[in-house]
Amino acid sequence: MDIGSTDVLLVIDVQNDFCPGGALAVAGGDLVIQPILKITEKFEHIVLTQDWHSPHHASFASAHPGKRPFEQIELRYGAQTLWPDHCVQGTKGAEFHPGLTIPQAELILRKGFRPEIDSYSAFFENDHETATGLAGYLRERNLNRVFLCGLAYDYCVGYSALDARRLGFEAIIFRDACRPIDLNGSVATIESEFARSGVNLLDVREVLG
Ligand code: VGL
Ligand code: ZN
Repeated sequence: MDIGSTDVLLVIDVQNDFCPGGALAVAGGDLVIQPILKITEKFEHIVLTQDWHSPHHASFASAHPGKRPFEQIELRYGAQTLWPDHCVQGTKGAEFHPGLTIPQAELILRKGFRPEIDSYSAFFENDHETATGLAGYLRERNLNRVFLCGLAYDYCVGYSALDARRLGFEAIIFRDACRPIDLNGSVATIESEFARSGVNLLDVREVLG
């Protein structure tokens, strides 16, 4: 597959807290870095996202007395999985993994900074109506095909891809440049949504040629 000047690579949340040793470590999270660095060579336009929570964020189990990480609760906008404290603004855990050397990235988009709303998707927060501004940015720059990679496959990567489709962008995930959290069937659930919405999966080697 050829990559061109209206394509953009979204590198989702490759941050210390999602890598081994981090607060919400994804198994093999750091293993996405080498394939990501290879594909960045093919892209003229790259956007990084950064999960960026206020302290005591509503998605943290610690903010809800008696609740534990990975339980679900109802927030104003619906069901919310509770997580260990992670990616707190200005902390080491919120920094990009030091191996993720992509100085040519054109935008760093931070999300999840509103204390009362989580944001899995890079386009909309979990209320599905508060926009991050990314759609407007991509449209103004005439970037209409979105390729995704990073962490976690079944949360932030997956929800970003689904929202991209909803907004009329093509969405293609580099499956082998992602790793899942895999919580209560989350991989099967998101993959059935991919099939319904036309999110495509690709291996890195298919663009390296
Ligand atoms: C993520 C859970 C909580 C992700 C972020 O980046 O996939 N998952 N916050
Ligand atoms: Zn988060």
